[in-house]
This record gives sequence, C-alpha cells and structure tokens, in this order.
Amino acid sequence: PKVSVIGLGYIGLPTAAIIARAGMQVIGTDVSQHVVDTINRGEIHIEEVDLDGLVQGVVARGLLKASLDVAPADVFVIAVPTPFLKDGQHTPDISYVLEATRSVAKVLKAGDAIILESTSPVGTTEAMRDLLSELRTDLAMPGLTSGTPDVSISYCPERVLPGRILEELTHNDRSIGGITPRCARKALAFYKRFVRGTCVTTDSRSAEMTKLVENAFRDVNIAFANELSMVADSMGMDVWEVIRLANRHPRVNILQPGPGVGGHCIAVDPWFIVHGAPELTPLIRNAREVNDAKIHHVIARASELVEAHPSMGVACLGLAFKANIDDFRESPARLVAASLARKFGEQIHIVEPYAAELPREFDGTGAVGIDIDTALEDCGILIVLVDHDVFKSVPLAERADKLVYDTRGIWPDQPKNP
Ligand code: SAJ
Repeated sequence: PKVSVIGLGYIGLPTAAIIARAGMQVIGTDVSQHVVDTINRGEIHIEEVDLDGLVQGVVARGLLKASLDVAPADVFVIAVPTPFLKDGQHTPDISYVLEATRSVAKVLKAGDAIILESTSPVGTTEAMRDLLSELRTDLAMPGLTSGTPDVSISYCPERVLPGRILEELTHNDRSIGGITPRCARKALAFYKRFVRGTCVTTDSRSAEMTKLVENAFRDVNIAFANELSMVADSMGMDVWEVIRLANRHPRVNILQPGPGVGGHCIAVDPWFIVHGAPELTPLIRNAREVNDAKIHHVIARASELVEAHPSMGVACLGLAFKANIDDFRESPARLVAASLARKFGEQIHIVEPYAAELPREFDGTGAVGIDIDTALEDCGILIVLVDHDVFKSVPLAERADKLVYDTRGIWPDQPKNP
C-alpha cells in the first residue's frame, strides 16, 4: 500500500522511515517547510539514535518523500501533537488532530484506512470519524452505517522511549483499537508488516485510555518515590538506601526519585485522564502535583546549600529531561538550573555535555557553561540534576572533597555533607 504519515516529528518521522524500510511507499507531510526540505535532502531535524542513516537510506531509495500537502494514499497515519489549551486548566487540545483529519478528508477514497497514533483523550478517534462523516457525506463511515463502511478508522498509540525509538517501534507490542472490529483488523494487517512485537486488537476508546494509563501509572509511581525522597530528606535519611532495601521484597518495586518529571508524555498524559473525570481522579492529580512540587523542593534545598557557601563555585550537572539524551524540553533539571542561575548569577556553572550552547533563559544571568573536568577542578559544590553516564563515572577520588546535592542518587559512595 501507499502510506501517508501526517506529522514528521519525534514519532512521525521514525515511523515513516520504518514503514518505508519495510518496502512501502511513504509520503510524509509536515506543516514546516524546513522539515520537509531537510527530509527530502535525506537529512533529519531531530536527534534520535540511528535515525539519520535510516532516513538517508529510505530517501535515497525513493521510498520516503516529504511534502507540505497530504497526498492520496491507502493508509493514513496521523502523528501530530496533542498539547494543552492555554487555559491553565490542562484541557487537551485536539485541534491538530482535527486539522490533520480535514486534510485527509480532501483526498480520502473508499477502501482507505486511517490510523491515529497521537496520544489523545478518550473519544478523539470517534470525533475524527464524526468530522470525516460531516466532510465526506459520499463515504459510509464505520459505526454509523448498517452496511459495510467505505473506510476504516482506528487508534494505535505509539509507546516508544526517546533514545530507543527505532528499536521500540519494531519490537514493542501494540494495542490497536478500531471504531469497529473490522477497522481494527485492517489496521492490524498494516502494523504486521513492520512490527515484530505482538499486536492486540480492541476498541478505539480502550486503546486511547490504555495509552494514558501507561504514562499515568509511571507518573504515580515516580510521585511515590519523590514523596519518599522528601520525607527521607526531612528525617536525614538516604532515600536510595531505603528504596534499595525495600525493593528486595519480592512484590515491591519502587521507582527512582529525581528532580521532578520531565518530557512531553508522562507529565502531560495523566491530565488527560483527570480532565475526563475530575471528580474521580484525586490520586492521579495528586501524583502530578507531587512531581511538580519536587522541582520546587530541589530548588529550595539547592539554594540553601549555595547560600551557606557564598564564595564557592557551583556546578549544576545536567539540563536534559533524563539521562543520556539531548532533549531539554519540559526538563525539571533545566528549570532548577535556570532558577539557581537567576538567583545566584555567576556563582552558577552549567555542565551539559549534550548541549552545544545554553538555552536562552540563561542569557544575562551570568551563569556559564563549562565541561565536567573544569567543574571538578573549579567548583566546590556539585548539584546533580541528570544521571548522564559521564557524571556517574566520576570516581570518588575526584569528588570526595566536594559538597554534593545529588537529586538522582548516582553517587552512593559520596560522603555525607558536613
Ligand atoms: N523518571 C524518574 N524516576 C524514574 C523514572 C523516570 O524521575 O524512576 C523521570 C525521568 O527522569 C524523566 C521522566 O521521568 O524526567 C520521564 O522519563 P521516562 O524515561 O520514564 O519516560 P519518557 O517520557 O521518555 O517516555 C514515556 C514512556 N512511557 C512509559 O514508560 C510508560 C514511553 O514508553 C512512552 O512512549 C512515552 O512516554 C510517550 O511518548 O508517551
């Protein structure tokens, strides 16, 4: 089949490339001219392990092309963002999904399959179907006709981990939710062509909820670890020691505390559930609030340490939202470091091996970027915000005399600060 992938971001581009690698003809669409031009040159506009070589190969073989306009195809895969509205209420904004649906409607023909992959509030796939049925009265839509519908519509969320996207796109299991069982079977046949994990079919609403639940599960569990870390802190205990010991219980598996939860999924998706059932979700809402509060706890604790040593150089280790990646969006580490830079100016130094330059918010604060060796030579205070391997591997001998606030627990052998 000919495949159209709409949205060529962190999920859409790798997905388009993997489908093309499986031998299908793919046209990717994006609203950005820059993105379209970059891909058509065989280059990429995002960082992801091994993606550059893959895209270069499928573009060179003529299997992947990018375009500003949605072209006719047999399968449409929609992978556009679903952010919040700017209403301060964490209301999901599905306008990009509906916009993509409108562009598909223009070229849709009988026999086509449409698959939504964007993380979406429950009911979005049906809302897409309703919009298509308004725009294309000449086509019979699934679930709205007693006869055989002309097109199939399904929801199949991605669940890949940044840094492992290509690997996980191929090997993870997938849940495929059809508006009707027939829609699900049609999408299943498509995913079987390039997914090696097990593909399980269900209805579209269950598949939408499943995606949200996966990330909410993780958020709630990280919140538990973060709450423990604040309690342990107030009692002068090492939370990592407590978690290590508790996790020796055969049915206990506590996650790791950190400076808060970042990324665009785990800190976002739980709100989609809360928004759908505000009265019934005190736990999920609270977990979100605990994880956000952890950022402020870290800022306060780090500030106390810096204030107690006004002449000492401070190195903030890491800006990324998690280890070993160059993704700084929605990063608690970045919020903490920026807040310290605004408060303490040139006393603050930033070490981020994955950043070519410091983000804009550091401009004018006096804080500068340095490398880890300079930090170990010049700074008396180390604030660990990201568990990058390069930081983990610093031996005790090079940091034994430092004052350390380790929000990630990467140096269990570090002597306690006096
Ligand atoms: N974190 C902790 N403690 C932990 C684990 C994570 O503080 O024990 C923090 C990380 O430092 C980071 C944040 O949580 O700031 C999220 O990191 P992550 O590695 O857990 O997840 P993401 O956001 O990179 O990707 C998640 C994944 N979801 C799940 O593991 C349930 C991924 O499979 C999803 O595809 C992705 O969200 C998504 O796109 O929804």
